[in-house]
Amino acid sequence: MAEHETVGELLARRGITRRALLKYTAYLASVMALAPSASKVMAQALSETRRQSVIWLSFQECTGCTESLTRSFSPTLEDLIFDLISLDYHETLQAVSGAAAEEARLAAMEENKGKYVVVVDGSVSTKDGGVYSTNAGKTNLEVLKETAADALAVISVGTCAAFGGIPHANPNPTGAVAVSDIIKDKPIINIPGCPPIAEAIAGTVGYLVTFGSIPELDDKGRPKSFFGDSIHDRCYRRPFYDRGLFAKSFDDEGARKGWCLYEVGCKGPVTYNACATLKWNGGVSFPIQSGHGCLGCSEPNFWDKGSFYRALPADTGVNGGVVAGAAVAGAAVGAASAWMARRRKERAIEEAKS
Ligand code: FSX
Repeated sequence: MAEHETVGELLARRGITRRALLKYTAYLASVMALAPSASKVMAQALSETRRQSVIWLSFQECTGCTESLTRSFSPTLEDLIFDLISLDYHETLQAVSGAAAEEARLAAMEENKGKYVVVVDGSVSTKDGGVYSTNAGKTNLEVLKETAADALAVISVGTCAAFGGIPHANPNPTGAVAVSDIIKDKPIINIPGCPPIAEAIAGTVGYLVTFGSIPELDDKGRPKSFFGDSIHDRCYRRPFYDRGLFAKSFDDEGARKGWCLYEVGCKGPVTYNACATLKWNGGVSFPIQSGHGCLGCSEPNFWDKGSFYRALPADTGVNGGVVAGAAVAGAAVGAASAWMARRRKERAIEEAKS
């Protein structure tokens, strides 16, 4: 249920020190590529902010996205994210079930009308009215439309919600689509990846709660701070690419020497994500470091683009030239900009009154 205390009050009640909050905001500032000085401003803003009501909907997915977030490396950081928000509905994490769970969702919507954030993981079935994925007697399609109607913004977590993902792959038996194919009148932030990096989810939610605004997005609705560079741009094997040194198979001398995996199918040059910098499991490694090429899981239609083990076409613009486009983000980016402008205006009015 929604709570109305500030984040600062909640942290104090739990015995979490200002030092811990500053550590968190320093981390947030660093992963979002903000100036180090933003850390103190963020800590102050967070202390005074009321917890953001979040309704988390899970549709056609494998639960990898929730697993990624809840198994993030640092329990302290993970706990803090859950302290910043009032998670009013989440089918996997909530204790209640059945009618009580539905009542919790509806009550949160009513109490926080126009102010709550909807997080969606999973794609939306649309074929035959969406009957292939239902919950509590309603299709995912109905629940999404109903819940998003009075939301402040929507965050699509995972490639399924952002672009349709694996459920959308050919022959797409359920008519799976992305959230942005259904919701056209709300700001939408896409955090793709199958699954997405925990820090990208936590960082984006943290930014939204801290600043009350949407981070800068790319043309696919993804936060630029996490999706602004290709894997290739930041890959530690890049010097081998530049010198023309490629593994030709996974067991040749080049592979053993850690040369570039471009010729064995790596999709890093056309994939935008932070895997090469944030890495996984608390920065331990990422697929390319473990010897396997990038599958391109944070891009639209990654499953249907051909073999993961065939080299990209020779005419691929390696510095970001060719990225197959899915027309998902135009409306979302436009709505996000309008929302941010409205928030700025509201704040100016509030400041003028105080
Ligand atoms: Fe999809 Fe997420 Fe891949 Fe799985 O919720 S992005 S199949 S990791 O679980 O939606």
